[in-house]
Amino acid sequence: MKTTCPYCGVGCGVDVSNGVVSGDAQHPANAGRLCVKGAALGETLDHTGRLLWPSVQGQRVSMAAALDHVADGLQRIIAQYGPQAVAFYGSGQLLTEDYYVANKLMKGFIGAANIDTNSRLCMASAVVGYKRALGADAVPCCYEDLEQAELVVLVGSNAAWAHPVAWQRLMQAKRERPQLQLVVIDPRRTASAEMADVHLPLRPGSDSALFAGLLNWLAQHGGIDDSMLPHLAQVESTLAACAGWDVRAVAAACALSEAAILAFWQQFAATPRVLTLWCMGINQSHTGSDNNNAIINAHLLSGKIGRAGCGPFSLTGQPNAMGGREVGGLANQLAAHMGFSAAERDRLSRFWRSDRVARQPGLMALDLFRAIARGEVKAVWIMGTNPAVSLPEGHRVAQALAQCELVIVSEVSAHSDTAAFADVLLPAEAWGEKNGTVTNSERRISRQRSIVPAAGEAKPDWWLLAQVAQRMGYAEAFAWTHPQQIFTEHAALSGFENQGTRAFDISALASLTREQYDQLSPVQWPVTPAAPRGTARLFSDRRFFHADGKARLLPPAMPVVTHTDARYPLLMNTGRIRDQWHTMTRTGAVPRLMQHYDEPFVALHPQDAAAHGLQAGDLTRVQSAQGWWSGRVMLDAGVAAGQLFVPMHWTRQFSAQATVDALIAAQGCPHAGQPALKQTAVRLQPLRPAWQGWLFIPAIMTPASLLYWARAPQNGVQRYVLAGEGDALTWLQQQPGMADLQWQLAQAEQQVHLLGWQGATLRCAFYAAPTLPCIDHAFVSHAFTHAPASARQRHALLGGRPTQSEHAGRTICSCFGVGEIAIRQAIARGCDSAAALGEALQCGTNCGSCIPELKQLLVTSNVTL
Ligand SMILES: Nc1nc2c(c(=O)[nH]1)N[C@H]1C(S)=C(S)[C@@H](COP(=O)(O)OP(=O)(O)OC[C@H]3O[C@@H](n4cnc5c(=O)[nH]c(N)nc54)[C@H](O)[C@@H]3O)O[C@H]1N2
Ligand SMILES: Nc1nc2c(c(=O)[nH]1)N[C@H]1C(S)=C(S)[C@@H](COP(=O)(O)OP(=O)(O)OC[C@H]3O[C@@H](n4cnc5c(=O)[nH]c(N)nc54)[C@H](O)[C@@H]3O)O[C@H]1N2
Ligand code: SF4
Ligand SMILES: [Mo]
Repeated sequence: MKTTCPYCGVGCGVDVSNGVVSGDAQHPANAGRLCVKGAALGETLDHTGRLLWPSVQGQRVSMAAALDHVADGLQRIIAQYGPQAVAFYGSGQLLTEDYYVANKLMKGFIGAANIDTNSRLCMASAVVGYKRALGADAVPCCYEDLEQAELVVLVGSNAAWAHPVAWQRLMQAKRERPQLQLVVIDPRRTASAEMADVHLPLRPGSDSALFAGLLNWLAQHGGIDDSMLPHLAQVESTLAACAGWDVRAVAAACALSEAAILAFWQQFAATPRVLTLWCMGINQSHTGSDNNNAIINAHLLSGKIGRAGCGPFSLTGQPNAMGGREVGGLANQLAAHMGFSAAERDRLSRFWRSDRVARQPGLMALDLFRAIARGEVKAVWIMGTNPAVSLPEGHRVAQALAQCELVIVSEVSAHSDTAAFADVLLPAEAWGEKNGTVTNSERRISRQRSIVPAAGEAKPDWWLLAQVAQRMGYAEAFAWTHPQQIFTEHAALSGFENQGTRAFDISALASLTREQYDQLSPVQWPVTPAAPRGTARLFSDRRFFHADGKARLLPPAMPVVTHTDARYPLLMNTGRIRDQWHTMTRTGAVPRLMQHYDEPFVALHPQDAAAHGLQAGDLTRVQSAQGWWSGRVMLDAGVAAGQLFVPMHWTRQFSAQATVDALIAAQGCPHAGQPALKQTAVRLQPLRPAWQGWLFIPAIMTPASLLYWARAPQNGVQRYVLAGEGDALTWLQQQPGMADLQWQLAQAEQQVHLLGWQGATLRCAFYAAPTLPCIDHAFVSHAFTHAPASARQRHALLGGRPTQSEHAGRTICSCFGVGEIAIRQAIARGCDSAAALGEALQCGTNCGSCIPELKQLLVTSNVTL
C-alpha cells in the first residue's frame, strides 16, 4: 500500500507491504529514497504510549460522552462570552481534510477566526513574504529544480538533517555535475555546511543585510534582468532603500569578509540558474518576513524565477504545512487563499451557506496563549501539536493552560506535556491509521492512506471535529462520512469564483470519486481544467497575483540582533537533530532513533567551554531572563564563539529541565507574528552533582529530587542517566517499588552497582559513581529481555560489562542485540548466509536494516577469530 511519510515537508512516498516500510520508487518527491526517520516508521506502528480512549478530567468515558462534553462546553462558553472566547490551535501535521474541517467550524460557523496553528512558529514569515512579493502564498519552485540548478544557496536551513531526502537529491546532482555549486549561509557549521563549496557563517539575524546588499550590487553591476522590469513594482524605492548596503556596510553587519561577500554576489549574478532554499534560520527571526522578501527581491530583479533550476524556494517543515496554508489554518486568512475583504467573506458565506463567517482576523498563536492567560479565551482545542513544549515562554503557556476553563486535546500520544493539561483528551488516529491528503514543499498533494486499523477508540481528527460541529447544531454542513467528501468540497471551494485570481486552485479534483481519490497520484497544484495534471513551476508567464499582475520588491529591514550583555553574554540558537521529530512523542519511542543523540545537549565552542571551566560531557545549566535548562556539554568548533546551539526536542517526558522554549521570549517578526526562536541571550552555569549514574528499569517514571535526568528507551527497557546530590544509594532506596526487590549490591569507594530482582526477573540495574560510570548499555539492556542464567553472568551484569568471552563487540542487529563477535563466531561455525545467521542468532530477522552489515561480515570474515 502506498502512503506518505508523516514527518518533514519533503513529503516522501512510502510503500508498506507486509509491515515492511520502504521508499515508494514511483513517488516524484523521493523516487524510492527514505531517511532514517521514514525508514523507522514501521517501529512507530505499535501501540506503545498511544492514547487509546477518551477521557474527561482524567476519567475514561465513552466517545459519545466526551464529544457531548466538548460540544456542551463550547456552546456554554460561546453563549455566555461570545464566539471570541473559544479557540482552536492546530498543526501542520493534520491532514488537509482535518484542517479544512477545523477551519470551517471555527471561521464559518462559530464565527470567530481564533484558529491558529504551529505553522505560526514555522511558515508564517514565508507566507507574508510570498504574499507581499508575489500577491499569493505560492512557492514558485519544485524539487526538480535541485537537479537543474547551477548554484544552490541554502540559507538558514540544515537540510542534511531536516530535509534529508531533498538533500540526498541535491548531493546526487552534485556528484553527477560537480560544477553545481552549493553555498550554505548559516552562523553554524552544520552537517549541510560541511558539504558546501562555500560556507558563509554570518552573524545571527543579519541575513537581510546580505541580501539587501546583493540587490544593490545586482543593480549596480548589470545584474538586473531588463525583461523583468515591466512585471515589477516598487523597484526604484526598494533600490533606493538598499543603496546604503555596500559591501563594507554588509561586511560589518554580517561579520563576514568583504571578499567572501563579493564572491557570493558575483556568483549569484553570473549564474543563470540559481535556486535559493531557506528554512527556520530565516523565518524564526525578528525580521522573518523581511528576510523572506530580501531573498525574493534578488530573484525577482535578476529574473531568476519561473524557470527550471531557478527561484526563491521556502522549504516547508511539517508534512502538511502547505495544506494548512491552503485551507486557511492561520488566524489571519480565510479558506482557499482568501482574506477578510467583504467580497471574500461574502463568497465564503455563499459557498458554506453560513451567515456567520468571521469578519476579522483572529488571535495569532502568541497572542492566543496570552489571551488564554488573561482569561479572555476560555476554551481551547489543541490538535496535533504540543504547545507546552514548542511555544516560547513555555512556563507561561503551561500556566495559561492550567487555568483555562476548558482545554481539549486531540492526541495520538497518551503522555505529552500538553496532554497533561487537558480537561478532555480525545484519541486521534495516527499515521498508518488516518486517511487523507498532505501537501509538501513543492505544492505536491499526496495521499496518506490507512494501512492498519485504528488503535483502541481512536478516530480521525476530522471526524472528531465534525461530530462536535453536528452536536453544536451544524449537522448539515458537517455531515461527511469519508475524507473524499471533504477533499472534494475543499477542491470545489478553491475553484469557486476564482477565475485565475487565487493561486491555489485544485478545481480539477473537485469531482473525484471515492475510487479516484483512493487512487490519486501525487500532483502539484494548481490542478485546473487547463492544467489537469498539475503544475511544476509557477510564474513562468511572469503574471503575479497582485491586482496589477506585477510582483513587488520590498525595502529591506535593518538586521535585529538580540542584545547580549554582561549578565547574559551568549547567544543561544536552537533547532533540530537528524533522528528526532519535534517533541519526540513518536521518534523518542524508537530506540534506534535515540542512538544518534540520547541526551539533551548544548553545543558550544571549545573557547567558551574553557572560559566556563566546562569539558565535553559535563553537565550545565543554560539560563536566560525567562528560565533555565539543563543538559550535557558538547564541544563543537562549528558553533561560533559566543554562540550556543540547543536542540528543540527534549520535553518533560524525557528530561528534567530540557525544554528549551522555556528560555525563549515570545517575541519575533511583527508582520508574521512568528517568534524569533533562534536568538536568545543566555549564560552558562556548570552543574556539579555529587554523583552520576545509570538506571535501567522496564517502566517509564519521573525521577524526583535530582539535579538532572534524561530518559532514552532501549530495546525492552528504559534507560535513565541521572545526576544528584547527596548519596546515590539513598536516592535509589527512596524510589517507588525498590523495597519490594531482592538486591544484589556491590559498593566500593563511592561507587554503587545494584541489581534488583523479583525472583529470576531483573527489575532494575543501577550504576552510580562521582563521575558517570562507563558501562556496556547494550549488554545491560539485553539482560532485561534475556535474564542472565548463571551466577557468572549475573556477576558480569553487576559489573555493567560482559566478561571477556561474552563481550558482544559492536552491536550489529539492534532489534535482537546481536553483536559482531557472536556473528563472526556463528560464521566460523558454518553460517554462510544472512538467512543462516538469522536462523542461528535471530539477527536481521526483524527490521532487516542490518542485513547489509551481515553480508559485509560474511564477505570480510576470515573465519579465524
Ligand atoms: N530531523 C528532523 N527534521 C525535521 C524536523 C524535525 O523535528 N526533525 N522538523 C521539520 C520542521 S517542522 C521544520 S520547520 C524544518 C526546519 O528545518 P531547518 O530550518 O533546516 O532546521 P533548524 O535546525 O530549525 O534550523 C536551521 C538552521 O538555521 C540556522 N540559523 C539560526 N539562526 C540563523 C540566522 O540568523 N541566519 C541563518 N542564515 N541561519 C540561522 C541554525 O544554525 C540551523 O542550522 O525541519 C523539518 N524537518
Ligand atoms: N526553540 C524552538 N522551538 C521551536 C522550533 C525551533 O526551531 N526552536 N520550531 C518550531 C516549529 S518550526 C514547529 S513546526 C513546532 C513543532 O512543535 P509541535 O507541533 O508542538 O511538535 P510535535 O511534537 O510535532 O507535536 C505534534 C503533537 O501532535 C501529536 N500527533 C501526531 N500525529 C497526530 C495526529 O494525527 N493527530 C493528532 N491529533 N495529534 C497527532 C503528537 O503526538 C505530538 O504531541 O515547534 C516550534 N518550536
Ligand atoms: S526526508 Fe522527510 S518525508 Fe522523507 S522520509 Fe525523511 S522525514 Fe520522511
Ligand atoms: Mo516547523
